[in-house]
Amino acid sequence: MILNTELEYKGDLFPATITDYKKDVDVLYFSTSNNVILQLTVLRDSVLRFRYTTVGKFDKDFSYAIDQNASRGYNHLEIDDDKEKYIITTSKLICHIYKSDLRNSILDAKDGKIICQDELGFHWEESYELGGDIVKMSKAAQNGESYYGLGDKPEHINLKGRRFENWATDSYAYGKNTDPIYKAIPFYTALHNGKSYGIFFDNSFRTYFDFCSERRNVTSFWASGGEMNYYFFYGPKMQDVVTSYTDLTGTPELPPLWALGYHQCKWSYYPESNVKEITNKFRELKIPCDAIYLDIDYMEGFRCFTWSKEYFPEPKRMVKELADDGFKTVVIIDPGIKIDMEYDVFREGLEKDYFCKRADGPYMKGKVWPGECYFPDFTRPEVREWWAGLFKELIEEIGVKGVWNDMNEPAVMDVPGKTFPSDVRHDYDGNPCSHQKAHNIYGMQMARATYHGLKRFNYPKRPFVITRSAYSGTQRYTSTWMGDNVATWEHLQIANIQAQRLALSGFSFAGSDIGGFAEQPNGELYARWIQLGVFHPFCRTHSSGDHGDQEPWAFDEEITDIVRKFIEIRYELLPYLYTSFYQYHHDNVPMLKSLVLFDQEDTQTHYRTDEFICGNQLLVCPINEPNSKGRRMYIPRGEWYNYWTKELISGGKETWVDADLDSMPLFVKAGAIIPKYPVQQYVGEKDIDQLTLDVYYKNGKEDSEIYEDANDGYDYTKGRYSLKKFNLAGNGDKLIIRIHKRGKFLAPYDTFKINIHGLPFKVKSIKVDNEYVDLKDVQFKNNTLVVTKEFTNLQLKAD
Ligand code: MIG
Repeated sequence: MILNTELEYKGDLFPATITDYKKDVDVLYFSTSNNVILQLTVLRDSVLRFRYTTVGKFDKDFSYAIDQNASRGYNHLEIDDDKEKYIITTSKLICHIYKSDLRNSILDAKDGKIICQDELGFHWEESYELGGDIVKMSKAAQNGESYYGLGDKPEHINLKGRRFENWATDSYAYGKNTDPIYKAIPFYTALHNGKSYGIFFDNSFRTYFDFCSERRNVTSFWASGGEMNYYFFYGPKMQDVVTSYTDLTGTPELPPLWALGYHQCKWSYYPESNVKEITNKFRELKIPCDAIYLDIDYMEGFRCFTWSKEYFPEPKRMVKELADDGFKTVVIIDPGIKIDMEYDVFREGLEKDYFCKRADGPYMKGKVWPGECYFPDFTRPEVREWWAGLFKELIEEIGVKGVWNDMNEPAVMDVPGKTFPSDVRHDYDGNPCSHQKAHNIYGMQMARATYHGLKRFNYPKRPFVITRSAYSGTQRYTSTWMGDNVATWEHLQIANIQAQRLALSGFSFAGSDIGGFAEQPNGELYARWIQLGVFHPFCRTHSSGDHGDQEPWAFDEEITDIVRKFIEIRYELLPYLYTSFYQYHHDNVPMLKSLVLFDQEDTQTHYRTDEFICGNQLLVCPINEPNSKGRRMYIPRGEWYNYWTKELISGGKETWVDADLDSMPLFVKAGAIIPKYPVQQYVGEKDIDQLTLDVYYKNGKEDSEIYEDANDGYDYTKGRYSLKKFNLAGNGDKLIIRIHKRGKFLAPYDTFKINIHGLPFKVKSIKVDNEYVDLKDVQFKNNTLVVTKEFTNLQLKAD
């Protein structure tokens, strides 16, 4: 293992003088006298790719992370040189490549100030043990620089002063400083002097990041093999850095709306009568729920794609009955295929030679739940195709709506390192390699194959997949959860940080096991966790089951009522959450925003961990401690309404917020227009015959969006969606709302019910689309009114 980049080096090698320069449209090549080549691609004015070889020749360019539809193209590109350097200028950046040693500096094209600069820059060490190079990069840290990102790290939101490793690892009951855990997302953003940039080190080997931990003034990253291959994104807004990275690695299609509902899970609900007992109880207690999960015990001896005859004798009937009651069934599928000649999936995989092999030929054998297993090589296109096909019966025939991919780090029980040994071979889509290189993308390729299976057999409905392991880009195929957390207050805080961090790392569709997987929460902890969880894009209670029950009613009635209240709030907010998902899908905007991402210019936000913005306009802060009557929190700059009291408060300061157990700190940005559905027990239970708009008056302007479509299916890709942009403007005695609409979708309802909060004047006249209307005609009362959904201009005045 590599412990240090510089201090314990075994013999670092460096690029020598540049001897040759070549340009091929937007790709520049700089070659040195010792066979190093830097391939610099100008992807966009603010996005550069740096790729190095030390042997005078590049391998085939291949990455699982990059989205084929990523934007490419710049407005301006100019290349000059002077005595000491090449100078590459775009409309956003100036990049200097030094002739003497290939180091680079990147400057802001507007003010000429340094954004990011090589310290030692690219260097490498020959790996005698594994072959190839240990590739290294070091950058000079700037004054007051902060760092964010890296996927699922359960650490402080600001990564400064810490070192991390990326190696997907099954981490039962991990803790605050456990590293690495399940995912490998080698992307971070940095912030200094009010400006943000990002780096994505697209290398699937074991990678390391050091943020001023080894040396105070240096940030470095390195890998135990592969290429030094990284992307540089410039903001200066961190939001733009994050959207650029997300654009490059892709976003998911829209999920079915039910997937944004509440999900209930446990290891395990079985037999069928137990599943029904649970789902019936939800309906009886009127706690909304859209999905019920079956963990490994639904299978026959843990054989994937089978059903236990004893526990689930008639899966098709059961799944249908659940569906009739509004429950979507989600089942677990692991990568390990039981070695059993009587088991057709195994036999077929064996016959077709689809299982991973050790370097010298034997199959990769490992023990998981079913006992000894072989494992499909999901890095082969034909294996992924086969795997996708295996879902036919489960999805098309039985009616399962979602699949849960677990253990795909891959996790193995009886092998040292708890994963495949490093000699295991993978196809890597025609780039054969060892497990060193394929380990971090194995889970991703499994989820990808699963996604394609669901998409095919669930058509014309949308698929739903959830994965535990992931690499950059996995978000294109699936949602994710944070793995085996623990029922402690500390883990509630970790869940909050992980969800924010994943969103900033391009992976918004994520949530924790609400209440904790290991151990047992008390009612108070569970209630506080639900309060946080309903504001996460993925919202599911899950527990290991051997520590007691963890359903909303498992504690006492007070807790049940609180849990219902917050799940109901989530169901009311579904159109808001869905709009936020659309903005993620379409505009690459993260669904959750850490305060630093929301307002980077306010230095108060740089080390804030608990407060975050859900969507664009809800400020959420969980209660992280027992026996709380409230807490202190930071309110970001601007004006905010307390969600409960509608009291208006000015931000830019820390303040105490009351929050008894049935409440939590929750604020709405002044000027926001929040769409709401009625409470439903599951998505589609009710016909939506009116959409509620909660309007929060602002003295000034604020924009909001509402995205709608059929909530499932693919019509939205053919223009049948509706995107409404609302511009709100208030000025003391007048409030104007304008709407611009795009798309061909016709909402099922005819009217909006508009509730105006914080209106500072008494309404005397109302104009809809520039015509005065009778207050009675719009049922005006207590600052609520009903108007046609077609309106494009609404004016309320004090005279
Ligand atoms: O070795 O399928 O993280 O969510 O319930 C444990 C049983 C395997 C780990 C997952 C957890 C799941 C459990 N699994």
